[in-house]
Order: sequence, then C-alpha cells, then structure tokens
Amino acid sequence: MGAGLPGSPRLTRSRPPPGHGIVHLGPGAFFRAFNAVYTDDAMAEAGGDWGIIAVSLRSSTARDQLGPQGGCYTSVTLATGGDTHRIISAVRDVLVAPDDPAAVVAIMADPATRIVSLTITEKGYCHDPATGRLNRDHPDIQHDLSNPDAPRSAVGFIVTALARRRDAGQPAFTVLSCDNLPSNGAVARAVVLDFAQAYDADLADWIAANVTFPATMVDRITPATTDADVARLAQTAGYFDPGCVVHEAFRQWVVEDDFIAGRPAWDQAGAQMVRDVAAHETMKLRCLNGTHSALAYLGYLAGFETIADAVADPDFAALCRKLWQDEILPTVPPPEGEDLHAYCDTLMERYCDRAIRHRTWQIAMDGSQKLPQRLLGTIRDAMDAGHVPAGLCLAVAAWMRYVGGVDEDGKAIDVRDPHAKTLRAASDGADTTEGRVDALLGMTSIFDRDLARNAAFRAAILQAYATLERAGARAAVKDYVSG
Ligand code: CS2
Repeated sequence: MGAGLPGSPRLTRSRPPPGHGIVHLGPGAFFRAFNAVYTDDAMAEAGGDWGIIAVSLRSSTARDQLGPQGGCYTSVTLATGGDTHRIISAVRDVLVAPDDPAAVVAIMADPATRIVSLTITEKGYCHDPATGRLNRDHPDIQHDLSNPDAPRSAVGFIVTALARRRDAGQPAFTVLSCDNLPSNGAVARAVVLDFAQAYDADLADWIAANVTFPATMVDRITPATTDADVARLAQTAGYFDPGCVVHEAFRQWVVEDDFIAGRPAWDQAGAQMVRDVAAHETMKLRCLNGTHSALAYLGYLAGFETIADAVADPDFAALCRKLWQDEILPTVPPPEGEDLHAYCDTLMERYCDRAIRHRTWQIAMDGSQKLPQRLLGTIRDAMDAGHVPAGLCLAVAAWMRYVGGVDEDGKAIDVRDPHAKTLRAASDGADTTEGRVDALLGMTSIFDRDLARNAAFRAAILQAYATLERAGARAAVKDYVSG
C-alpha cells in the first residue's frame, strides 16, 4: 500500500483495551470487513470481553498495517451515492506466527481464549477438496507433525494449543470456521482430528469429546483494498489508514449455535443463529460463489476486469440468470425463510453495483480449491437428476482454459493457485484438446473419479472447451444464452 495524502495523519488509538476472548487466524480483508465488524457491533450492543487477537499465519502485512494504529482500522461501505465509513476497534493485537510461533500457541492456550475463528481461505485447511480429508503429504502438515511446538498451519496451531489445554486441565475452545467451504465446521473438525490422530490418538479422542466446530455461512463482497481506496478515505476522513477495508453494504452470517465456552451476542448484531446451516451454505456456495466463479473465468477470458463490468454485458447477465434458473436452483433445497428467486434477484443487484470493483482475476484465484463446492457438486446433482448442465460445464471448461495460462489474445495470465504449476504442466503436456481436458479431469484432488469418468460430463466439457478455443468466451456465452 502506498503513502497517504501528504499531511494526513495516521489513524491511531492510544492503547487498545486489555483482555480478549477470540483468537482469529487469517486477519485479511474479509475478516476485517465481516467478523470483526459483527464482533464490534455485538460488544456495543451487549458488552462482553470478546476482543480479538488476530494472527497472520504468513505475512506481516496485517501487523504492519494495524499495529501502528493500535489494532483499529476503518470499514468503508461502498455505495454509488457516496461511501460511509466507521472505525472498528474489536482487534486488540496482531501477531505474526512465523516470527514467534510460541507466542501464538501461548495465547491460544490461554484459558481467556474461548473461540478460535478462521478465515484462512480454502487452501488453509490443507485438505483434499474432493474428499474433505487432511492431506498428510502437504508440506506444512509434514512440517507440523515433526515440529508441533513451532507449527506453520492453522491445523497445527489448533492441535498444539488444544494439547496444552488438555495437559493443563483447562477447558477447550470452540473452533469457528468462516471460510466458503461446504460444511466448513465438519471440514475443520475432520482435518483437526486427522492431524491429532497422527500425533497422539488420546488427544484426538479428547478433542472429539470436548471441542465443537460450528458451521457457518458467511457473506459480504469484499474486494481487495487498493491504493486508490486508501487515498479516497484520506480525502474524505482526513487520516491515512492503510489497513482500511472496502465492502458492500449487504452482509449475512448464519451460524450454528454450538459454542462450548460462550460467544459474543452476534445475534444482536444481525447474525442468524440456527441449528442447521447446511441449506444456507448450499444456497450461498452454489448461487453466489458458483456464478462468481463462472463470471470470473468466462469474464476474464472475455476481457472484463470486474464482476460489474461482466454483468453490464447483456449476454453475461443472461448467463448468470440462466445458470440460476435452469441449472443451479433445481439442485438447491430452499432454506427456511428464504425465497430463492428473490435471493438471486438480490445477487444480481449486488453484482451490478458499479461502486464495487471486484476483479474477475481476484475471484479466479485458487480455482483448484473452489471448483468442487461451487460448480462440481451442482453438476453432479443435475446429472443425477438426468440432465447435463451445459452452462456450468462451460464454466469448468473456462477454468481449464484459464489455468492453461494464456488468454485469448495470446497474453500470459497470472494464475494464482496452490496447484498452478501442475495445472499448467497438465495443460501444456498434451497437444490435443482431448488430451488437455483429460489431463485436467485426471486431477483427483479436484474431480472425483466418478464424475471425471462420466462420459456425458466429459463430452460436455470437451465440447465447451473446443468452443472456447475456437470461438472465444464471448461467443461461447452468446451461444449458451441463445440456446
Ligand atoms: C468470491 C468470494 O473471491 C471469491 O472467490 O467468490 O470471496 C465472495 O465475494 C464472497 O464469498 C461473498 O460473500
């Protein structure tokens, strides 16, 4: 992040109040625009000592941004009629795990920590997205199993801290996943138990009996903060805040109410505390994230920089509507209290908001971790119900073109994905359309074997991929929406 406007002082507070109740792993933009805002609101409404110690598992960016500001930062709600901003003060401190892993273990093992929450993105679970189980060959997991006192992964930190709690005769904490994964609580539980099992089977039993892993559905569109956002805030607010976050006004948080050691009054801040989150998760992952990824890959290939740019094109808006109507909604059981058609109308309004510059390139990141829950599960369900969803297959084929690393003008694509190299090699290693598609379908951590071997699915992907190669994304989308 660049410098502020000349003369604008840095946002700061003299000293954050002491005490905390939450350790949060992954203090990026989404956490700051979402979890911390809900917690700030909950403490304002109902009090409670739920201050947050935020922990970066990799870079020092969050500490560099928030540290000098005493943990506070600005949450900016973007709107065409003018932004509004407020200062969030729920974060008490920011730690950088690689600098001092022991300090992170110590704060997590401190009985004041009653919740460990996570926004570590899909890849942070070190799991195999096709099965939901821990990938024990993951380099960070291998490292953590042999160095439990100085872990690197979220799973390693959680298990080591829980071992300390058990050994000290202290109660455990709740582990709260806030990532866009289906059954995110169950995935967190599975990876923690798989890791603990490999480390100490008694500990795994203790965790299974003493820790809860509530599921959550999280939703707020939060594009990466740019230098222009920081400069705009400096102009309107009169201070420099490189830690600010920008987001839409909309927010929705549905949380399974299963906390072993209490929680902030998030319900008083508008969160829906429910017994079963699954239907909400499926709705959100398939309707929002599914079309987001479709628009990201097809939109990027078609030359659209943002989601709002893409849906300003009538064919891309029609693509989105047709995906919902014909292919996604028939697979989504409506959650109690939700009207699915109204939900999708609101999504379209959110996508069209030109104040939100959400880049297709940002959403296209980490596709290998996102495809199963956003597109492939929907495709599988549609096929089980007897039809091949051509639009979703087109989106998967667009992902295949995207990870090939060359755009429709022959320019390189900066593909960000933990498997970027393998994906590129799979694509480059074949010299026919069929060879490229088959090499990518053969990636079992993404495509489950049954789906990859399904002849109708393969044929649909092959046809879509060939159309993209021959005619490009705009023509392929036009073709689909007029079909
Ligand atoms: C997006 C999500 O980057 C992405 O993959 O689809 O971050 C999306 O904006 C959020 O899930 C909205 O809640």
